[in-house]
Amino acid sequence: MTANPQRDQFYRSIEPESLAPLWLRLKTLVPREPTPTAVAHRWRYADVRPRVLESARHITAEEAERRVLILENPGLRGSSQVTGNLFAGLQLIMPGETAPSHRHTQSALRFIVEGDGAYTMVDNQKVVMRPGDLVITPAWRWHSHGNDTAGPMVWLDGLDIPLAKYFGGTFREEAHERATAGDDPAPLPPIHFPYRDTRAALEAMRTGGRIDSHAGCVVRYLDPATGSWVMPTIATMMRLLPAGFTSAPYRSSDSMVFAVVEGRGVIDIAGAAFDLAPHDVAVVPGWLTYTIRADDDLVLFSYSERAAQDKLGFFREQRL
Ligand code: 1HN
Repeated sequence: MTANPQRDQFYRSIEPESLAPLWLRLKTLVPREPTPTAVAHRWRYADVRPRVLESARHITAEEAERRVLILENPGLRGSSQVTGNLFAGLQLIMPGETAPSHRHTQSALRFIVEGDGAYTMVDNQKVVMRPGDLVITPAWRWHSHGNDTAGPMVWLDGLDIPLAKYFGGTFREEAHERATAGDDPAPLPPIHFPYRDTRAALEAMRTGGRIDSHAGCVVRYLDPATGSWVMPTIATMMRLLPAGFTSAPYRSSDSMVFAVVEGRGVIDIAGAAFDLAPHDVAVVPGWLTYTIRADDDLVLFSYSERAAQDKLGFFREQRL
């Protein structure tokens, strides 16, 4: 270890007393900058889709409760995490299936990938889902899913599961455990953001020349009642990068999960290039510099823990 046997003896002697010297750990505990263990990664939808569909041959949505293939970051194996703070998965619901009602303290988003017209129930509100739509399940609201259509439906689930765990706020309840049937839920914030509206807002930005050099045209999903992000922990955005545009290098403290809606391009994350095609999911760990090149008009949905970082005073960004 060190060239100081008395010190080493001191360290060994205090360890059984559940004591440890901070000075050996300070620089790792409080690094100069974020040191994510998650890595940059891209899941090609062309590869993942057959696996998602295959899962329906092995289990029903009913039995699984939620038939989801977790997008697990290769740097965080076994953690069920896509980044240091968030969960991602692809959920499949086949024609005629239902996923039973439950609720949990974690906030959830669904970003619709394929299929048309399956629904999710949030408390008493039914939301019919179409590709590119964003649907929110706020914390502790009952929710179930169903598919009355003729085709499979797939969406990206984003949840703040790791954050709920760090904060000691992890609770779940299932419909059959429900105490009283008739409790009157509080009004819901906006929970459905149809793609048609989001796409039109992006197009208006492009037409108006409001194109940010580091991001392209960007809209944020906000709750009009508060003017803040629609979920307390997770920030959601949609961006359009016009064909031929390359974003200037940028980094931020939040870890980004991108889902391609339309178009093709390339994301370069700290020197590693990943091509992007519709429905691919790419992850940028916090504080890694990235650029995005659009080969066609490229539309990207994203979510990150920025909403929590903003509130806690942790958020930083750098336009390079
Ligand atoms: C969940 O409840 C859903 O309600 C999706 O669709 C994904 C991942 C982990 C834990 C709960 C859903 C989930 C989940």
